[in-house]
Amino acid sequence: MFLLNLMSSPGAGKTKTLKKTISILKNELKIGVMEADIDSNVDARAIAATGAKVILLHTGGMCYLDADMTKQGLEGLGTQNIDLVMLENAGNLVCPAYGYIQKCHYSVCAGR
Ligand SMILES: Nc1nc2c(ncn2[C@@H]2O[C@H](COP(=O)(O)OP(=O)(O)O)[C@@H](O)[C@H]2O)c(=O)[nH]1
Ligand SMILES: [Mg+2]
Repeated sequence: MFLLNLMSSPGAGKTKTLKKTISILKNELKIGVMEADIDSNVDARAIAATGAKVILLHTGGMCYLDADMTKQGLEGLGTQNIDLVMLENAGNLVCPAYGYIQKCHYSVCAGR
């Protein structure tokens, strides 16, 4: 099982990239998606419509999943029959920059 973590600012194209990737690979790989969302379920519903297995994880205000939440998501998704797990993380621009500079300095899409 391979886990791909997507993190960028809102509107950068994570969900669109996931949908396209699923449409290309769904006949070759069993795909699961973890949707980390601060509050809504819009992206999770969009991914569910592709036929991929999806689990929605509300972050409760956090900008992205921590290790424990990621573990819970993987357990909820169930990885035994999945080849590729893609995690759509929340974007760091949702949160104030001051607390996240060190964690997110590699986030090119968010301009940091
Ligand atoms: N023109 C164009 N629009 C895009 C591209 N990627 C995403 N979008 C649009 O940007 C908006 C936000 O994309 P979305 O995938 O929801 O971003 P996310 O917030 O990172 O998940 C949607 O209306 C997409 O259709 C792209 O490569 N080109
Ligand atoms: Mg999205």
